[in-house]
Amino acid sequence: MWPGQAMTLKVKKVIHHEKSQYQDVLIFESTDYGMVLVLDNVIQATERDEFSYQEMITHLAMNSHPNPKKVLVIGGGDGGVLREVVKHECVEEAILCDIDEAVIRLSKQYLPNMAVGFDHPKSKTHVGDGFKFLEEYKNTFDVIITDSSDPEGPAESLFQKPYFQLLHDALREGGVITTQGCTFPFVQEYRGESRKSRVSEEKTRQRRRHHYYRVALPASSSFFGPVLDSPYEIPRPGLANSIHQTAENQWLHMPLISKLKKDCKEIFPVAEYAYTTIPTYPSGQIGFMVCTKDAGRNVKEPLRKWSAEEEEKLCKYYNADIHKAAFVLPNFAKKALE
Ligand code: SPD
Repeated sequence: MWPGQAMTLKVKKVIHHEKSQYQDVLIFESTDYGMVLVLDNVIQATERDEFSYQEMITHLAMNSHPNPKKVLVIGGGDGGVLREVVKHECVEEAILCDIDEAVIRLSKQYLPNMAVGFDHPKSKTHVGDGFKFLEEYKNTFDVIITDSSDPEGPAESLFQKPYFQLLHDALREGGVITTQGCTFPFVQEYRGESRKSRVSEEKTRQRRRHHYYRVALPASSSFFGPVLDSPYEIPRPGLANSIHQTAENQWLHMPLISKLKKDCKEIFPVAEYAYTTIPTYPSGQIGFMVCTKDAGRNVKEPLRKWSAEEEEKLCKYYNADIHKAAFVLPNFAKKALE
């Protein structure tokens, strides 16, 4: 998903490795980043930097709502987002729905500082398909946070446009969502088979070969912002609506983020892109879509704030200033989103 680059962490000890019903689950102890959770070969969380992602995906949404009482987390089986949600005293109920019991079980065993979220009296856990779960709820939640893995494997359906419509419909008036800033525009053709069954690496590779051309962009190309001469993959003509690509990062996926924002705006009256820094995600960054049903809401300013003392006690990354700063983009990204 990130052509020509990779992230390497030095392994001290492999703690656990299994093929769950849905994906490859690896937990290892690293020399410098503490325990690391890896799903289908992609780093999901390390003890050293997970707080950046978990705090930002959570509090950008929670503090953009005047009084979030009922909150849903789709995915997030390590428990870190749940841990952040229940820091808000106004929350009455926080439900987490993750498809893979193995992630929850192993996080409880090996990642207790994240899994602590499961122990809170307001937390409830449901193991199941987030897409199906949402179909059961209309006008129910104040905030929904989609903390998924990337869109190859069990999280695939969570990046498709119908999913965003379900999110919209499951929200109460004035509700807010955040999602990892991945894209759905290339997956509008629903692929039910892979949502339920495990997508093998070979199948994924075959699909990618079938659906993509591998191209090198000319040095003059501004299509990918400052990323020049990168080998990249573009959808083959006629197949562009049936394959997905991640769009988590301004350095790697700007055109896709731009399309994502546009498509979100077709569903939500307010849809903004924010990002955080995190060393163990590709290019040290990950983006979020923050959307609300309230056309008059400015999600770029926190509606609710903790005091400076509370902020310091509760969070290691998030504060009211960084909430605002997260929406401030460099010129190349700003231009692409305009
Ligand atoms: N490219 C990796 C994106 C991972 C996003 N989900 C992380 C789960 C942490 N709760």
